[in-house]
Amino acid sequence: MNIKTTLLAGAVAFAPVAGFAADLTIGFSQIGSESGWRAAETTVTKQQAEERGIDLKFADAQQKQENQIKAIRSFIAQGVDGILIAPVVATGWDEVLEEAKDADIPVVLMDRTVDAPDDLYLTAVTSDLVHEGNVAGQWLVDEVAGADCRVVELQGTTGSSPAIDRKTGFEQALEGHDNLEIVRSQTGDFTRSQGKVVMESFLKAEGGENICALYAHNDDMAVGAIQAIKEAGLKPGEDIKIVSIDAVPDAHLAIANGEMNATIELTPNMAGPALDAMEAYLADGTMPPKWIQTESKLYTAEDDNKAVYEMKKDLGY
Ligand code: GZL
Repeated sequence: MNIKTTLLAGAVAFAPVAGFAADLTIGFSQIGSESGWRAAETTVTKQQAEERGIDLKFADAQQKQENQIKAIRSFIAQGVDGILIAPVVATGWDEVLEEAKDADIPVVLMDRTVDAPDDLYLTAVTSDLVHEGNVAGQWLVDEVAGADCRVVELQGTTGSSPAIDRKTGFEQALEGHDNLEIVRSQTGDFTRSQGKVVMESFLKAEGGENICALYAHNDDMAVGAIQAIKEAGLKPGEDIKIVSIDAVPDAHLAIANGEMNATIELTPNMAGPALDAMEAYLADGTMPPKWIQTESKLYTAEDDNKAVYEMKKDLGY
């Protein structure tokens, strides 16, 4: 039992204890390790907790929502002070979030959002996922400069907020540019292996010479697709333009090598803002905004990708 629970054991209702400084116990329900970016987020979250003297209870759901819900219920039973959740999909969270609220345990969402009333969580720390799709689409519009371009799309995990919003944003950017057409769109589940398999099916169905560009919802699927494009005897980044999201080290390497064209950076440090908000709330009831937005930055061949790769390669991706 952590010291906070002991302190509050006699309290009638949850009341933040002003100036409360004792160590906290925080549960973290992580989706899994489907991508390099996810691995980096886990690394950074553990580092952030350690630096703050937080006892982090980590649960890897291996991409399954039922495992996340089980972990969250276990955190509630343990009487943790707060819960971090990276929700694998957007729906199906109301009941377990209500249970956390009934237990007076604040919840902070990380890197993805949920379709649930926002009084069920303290805040969500995410990028603007629609904007990421906008930037990717606008880059391609500018890149092809009016030429006809048949586009294939590797979507993220079906039903996840990044897959939904990144698709929306990309399509918004292509509106009014009839020279660009999305001819194939399918989930690669944010993984390299599935990205390769689905890209192989696109190449077989369309013929590589008929595909002008790939939009991947994350770099891991793009890197898998690069392998498939090479095995089809085509030059990724030249015969097929590639724009993606995350800006993991391997994406910077691929751009430096001319095998990829653009990626939009997603910070793996969602835990910093998340734990700041959680600690402030637990200390004195400070209410954060319902959305804490992280920045997005476009990288192209014009950037020094080798230098960025060197800076990122040891960050836990
Ligand atoms: C987006 C995040 C996505 C990453 C992928 O915020 O949820 O999940 O873009 C990861 O790499 O799988």
